Amino acid sequence: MKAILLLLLYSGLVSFTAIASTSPTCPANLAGDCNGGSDGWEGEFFPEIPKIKYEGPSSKNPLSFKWYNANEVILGKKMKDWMRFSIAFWHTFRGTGADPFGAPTKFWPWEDGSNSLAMAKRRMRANFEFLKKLGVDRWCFHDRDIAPDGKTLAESNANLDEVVALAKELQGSKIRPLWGTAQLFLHPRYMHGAATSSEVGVYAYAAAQVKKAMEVTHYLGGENFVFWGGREGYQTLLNTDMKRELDHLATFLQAAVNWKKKVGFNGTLLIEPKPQEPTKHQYDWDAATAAGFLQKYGLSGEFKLNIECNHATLSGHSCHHELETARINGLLGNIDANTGDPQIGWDTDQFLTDIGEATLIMLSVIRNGGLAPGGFNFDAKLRRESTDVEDIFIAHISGMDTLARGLHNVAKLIEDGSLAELVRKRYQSFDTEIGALIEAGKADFDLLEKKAMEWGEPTVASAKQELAEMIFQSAL
Ligand code: XLS
Ligand code: NI
Ligand code: NI
Repeated sequence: MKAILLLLLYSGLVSFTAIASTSPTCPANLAGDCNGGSDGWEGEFFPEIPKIKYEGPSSKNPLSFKWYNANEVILGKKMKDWMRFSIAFWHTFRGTGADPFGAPTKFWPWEDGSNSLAMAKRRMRANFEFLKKLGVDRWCFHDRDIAPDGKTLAESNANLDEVVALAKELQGSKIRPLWGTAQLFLHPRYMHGAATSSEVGVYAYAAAQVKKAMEVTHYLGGENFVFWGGREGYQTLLNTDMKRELDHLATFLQAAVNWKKKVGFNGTLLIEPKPQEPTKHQYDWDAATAAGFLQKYGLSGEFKLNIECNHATLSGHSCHHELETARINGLLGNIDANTGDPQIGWDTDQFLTDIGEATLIMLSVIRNGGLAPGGFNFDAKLRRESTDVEDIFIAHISGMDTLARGLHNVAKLIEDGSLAELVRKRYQSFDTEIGALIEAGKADFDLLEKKAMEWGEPTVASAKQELAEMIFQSAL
């Protein structure tokens, strides 16, 4: 027995060394021998990282899933179909760790620090290796994250076409953009806004950028297109014609709807609310504000919302509140999965690791029947101090596992049924003849006054908040 084991071990070693000597690791490292400096790079960007597998909750391996088991069926659907995870190109491949007080801290081995076209293509290859190793089939991008700005709009478009052609090839048959978007906030021309700029030339430029970004998203088989109005807002109302700016935003979005139909793009258009940062006041403040705006301008049937958890807390709401507001208005289209920090007052875009929070999020997702054709986009970045290549994987694995735990917990809550029962009981006084009349809008004040006189002082039951919290907690 021992001899056989030894033999197996020995032959294993032999074949391992054979593989190692015939196919030397060819890391996509700028300093490495394999680097031809060309954009046609085919080496490995993450040679130390294997394909990430599900190993179950008892695994201690940081490069494995403990809870996210893509093909496991929960509540009638595979986990991967509930989640529809996506990675955010801008954080994962353009995030440098720089902050307003400090220089970049991340120097990935494949980066030459330039914004060249060759570098853009190299990064795109890294993106797809990352997606495949992580087992994620979706990615999100801004036009200017993936390809450099040119000297003219035509040159920028040509750069974008070149990188997009490579992305299309690398996507293969499985990977698609969850969404694309136009970056309408970084360039100085957008300092007064894009669709809400005081300059008509900027409005036109932004329109041209959205037109092109929507075309390439469509070409890549993208399922949604996002509008985050980072600079659509104001710094002071003293110099701002708010009505005119909002009217312009609406005409811009209507033109985007028309363009979408013209090019035959069937994806969902999504507005991503955020209350402030970088402006003092952003027009798409929160889900309710965006819903009201869409309704006022007759755009309701054309847009849904992309709710970002960190934006929710910046607007003074919980993520759950924003998700439920979107959901009950038929507007929940996508989630930018991240979280803020209770002590830092800005958009820290951290990976979500709070299981209670993840459970609340999944409650909304399940009530919504899922998010498709939207999904969960990890609009989240590594901390400035996290500088190892493996940290990129660990962060995403942890975020995916956290949401998977949320899904398991919701399944437990639904199976248990007592939380739903508590809510049902709370409103049961409306499950009566008079309640039905009220809910049908058929109870006028005369009738209600008559009832109030007849019934006398109403009895008012306990809200059972602590019990609701206890039930919720027991599922975590
Ligand atoms: C910034 C936003 C941005 C959008 C895409 O706060 O979250 O990243 O998701 O433009
Ligand atoms: Ni976002
Ligand atoms: Ni954000």
